[in-house]
Amino acid sequence: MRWDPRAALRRFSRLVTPMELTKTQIREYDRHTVDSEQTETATFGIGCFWGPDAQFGAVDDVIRTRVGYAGGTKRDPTYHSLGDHTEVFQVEFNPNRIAYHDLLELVFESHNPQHQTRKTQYQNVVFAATASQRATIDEFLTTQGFTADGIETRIERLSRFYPAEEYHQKYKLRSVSSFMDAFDAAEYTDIDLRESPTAAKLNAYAAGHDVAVSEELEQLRDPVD
Ligand code: MHO
Repeated sequence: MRWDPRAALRRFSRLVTPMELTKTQIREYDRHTVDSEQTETATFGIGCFWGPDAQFGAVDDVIRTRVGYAGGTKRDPTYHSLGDHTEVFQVEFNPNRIAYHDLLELVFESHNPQHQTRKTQYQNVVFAATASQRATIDEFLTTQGFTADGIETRIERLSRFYPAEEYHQKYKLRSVSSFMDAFDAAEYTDIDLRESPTAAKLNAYAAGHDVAVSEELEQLRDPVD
């Protein structure tokens, strides 16, 4: 992504006055969010997955995010043995509040569909998990004056998503030790952190994105912890 001076300034001011976070806030925020039976999942690749994990986590009504590998044939890929897979991110969103189409728009604003990276690891790819997602993709491309075959971005059916190693999940959040201390105090495992709606928002926050979460978290603060 391009250098954004306002985001850099926000990052700096957060270093000086970090948001305080307690285990109660984490647990309560996560307990009150939409559960996974009510969400829809979208999968995209637009380069190194750390950045979009944070960028899309900031979007209102995106509930959970995770990063992983998809698009190839190698079984059980790992970061250091990726085979023909690509770094991808998943967003679980509330379909009553935001449409798959809105996420597609953001994905196409965030990469150049006329250009493809040679390295499979970082290629731009849009995965359709369902026939309905595929129909939305085709319709979206048409309105943009594109066709699936006429752009460099790969448009594929999602066959399997392999979650990446835990140290890649919520990568930006992991560098903020005060946040990580709070997740430890809440007794979150690595998988809990990966699947945590609070973590998705704070990962975005840690990367300098605007997130409408601080006020909500403030209301969940328990004065005794
Ligand atoms: N150039 C980045 C890529 C990481 S991303 C998870 C780095 O190694 O720092 O592919």
